[in-house]
Amino acid sequence: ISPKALHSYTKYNTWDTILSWISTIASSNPSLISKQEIGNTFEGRPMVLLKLGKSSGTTKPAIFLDCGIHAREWISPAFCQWFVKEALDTYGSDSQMTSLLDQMDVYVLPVFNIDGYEYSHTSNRMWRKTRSKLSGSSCLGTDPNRNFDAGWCTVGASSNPCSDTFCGSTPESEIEVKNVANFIRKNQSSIKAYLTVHSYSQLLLFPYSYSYNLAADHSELMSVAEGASAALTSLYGTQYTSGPGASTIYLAAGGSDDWAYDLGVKYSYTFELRDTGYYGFLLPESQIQPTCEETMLAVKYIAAHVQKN
Ligand code: ING
Ligand code: ZN
Repeated sequence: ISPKALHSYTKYNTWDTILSWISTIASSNPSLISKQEIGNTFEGRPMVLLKLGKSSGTTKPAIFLDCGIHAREWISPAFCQWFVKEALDTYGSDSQMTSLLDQMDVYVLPVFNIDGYEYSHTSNRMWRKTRSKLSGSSCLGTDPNRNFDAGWCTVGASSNPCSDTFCGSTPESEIEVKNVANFIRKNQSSIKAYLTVHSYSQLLLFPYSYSYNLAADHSELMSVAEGASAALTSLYGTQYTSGPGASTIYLAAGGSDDWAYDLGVKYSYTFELRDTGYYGFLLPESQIQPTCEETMLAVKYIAAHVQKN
């Protein structure tokens, strides 16, 4: 029997380590953090969502942050864990974090595509999709970031189940996507921002990716993205590019940020963290700390803007 691996903020933790960490951290800070399950994954793992914020009698405006939509992008779940630690460690000493958590709630989904994340640890490091089975195909998995109901499967997505960008059999065919979409729909009136973390490319993207049309809030989304990128760069000089997904990276339908935006969540952003391709998805653990520290500055910049608007 091998002993359970210890959790570390500067290592790529496995799902079972993250799951124990979630329970420990939630029960050790009951006044600032609570957890809830939003459903199970295809393979039956619980999708646990953390809610950070000082409890108040009323419903507070909120930010939704998810990590690990894609299995192999390991720096992404590492960032969500870092964010939770940083929020708890700096509440009461950092004036911005204190006011953020006093006035708003931040929902954090540490790993969105848990089945895929586990598979990338045990079988195929470069796995991207979910692990759902489709009758009639021997290929497994759907790209969760092509499965949202936003121009679904029209561009930059594949209807071939064997493709890495398979859009699924229908919008929200993936239970993980359905669980997140249902939660956001249910809390639609309070959720003011949707932030999703991917890697790699060092980009801060916003709608649209399914079309070259500019979002109605394009100017504001662009100026907030540029401010957030500048904040990020200020720490270690890491360069970021900001812009709409379609013209900044590629046309791709079914993405979560486009879906959230069209639902009415104005501040909808996709982060593509370090690096620009030298290590790519295999970012060394030595870069977890600097990547997370710089990304915190960008997320806090966006949060401050959302808070005052
Ligand atoms: N990049 C994203 C992808 O899903 C993206 C880019 C963002 C597409 C937003 C659509 C919407 O392909 C990575 N690295 O996953
Ligand atoms: Zn991704």
